[in-house]
Amino acid sequence: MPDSDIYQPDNIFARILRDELPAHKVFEDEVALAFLDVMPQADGHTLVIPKLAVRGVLDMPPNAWGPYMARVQKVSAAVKKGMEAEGLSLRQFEGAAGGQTVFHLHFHILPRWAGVALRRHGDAMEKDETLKANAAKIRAAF
Ligand code: DGP
Repeated sequence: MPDSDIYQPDNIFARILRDELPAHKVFEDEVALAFLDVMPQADGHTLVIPKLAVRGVLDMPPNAWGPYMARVQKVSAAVKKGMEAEGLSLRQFEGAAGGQTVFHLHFHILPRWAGVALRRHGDAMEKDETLKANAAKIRAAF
């Protein structure tokens, strides 16, 4: 396996998991952590990461999917309710060529409203006060 395929413990999400960097967290248990994306493609754009140190879908142990996806589902329900969304898009980008920029497995949960287009992936930083307000709405919806 080339070095570039090895999990890097200093990636941004690993540092958020260790509380070395701040994040607007909406959910945490022994399996997963969910927090708002700082460059949201939609209001309330949330990321769910496993606590396991894995780069992407292909590195996740098969028996870890059930517990992790149960958290993705639970957080999705709270995002939809808290943001009063009409629907959701769930996305995952695998490898640099697949659009991945942070190499710790994560699913994007994107609230959707009919006729509202998504903003570009990883394009513009959101205001901290907006992230804070949306995180509060989602936390209140569990
Ligand atoms: P991906 O391309 O799937 O690896 O998406 C990474 C996402 O992470 C992207 O939408 C922007 C977001 N992001 C990048 N840096 C940070 C950060 O420091 N904090 C948070 N909360 N999100 C970040």
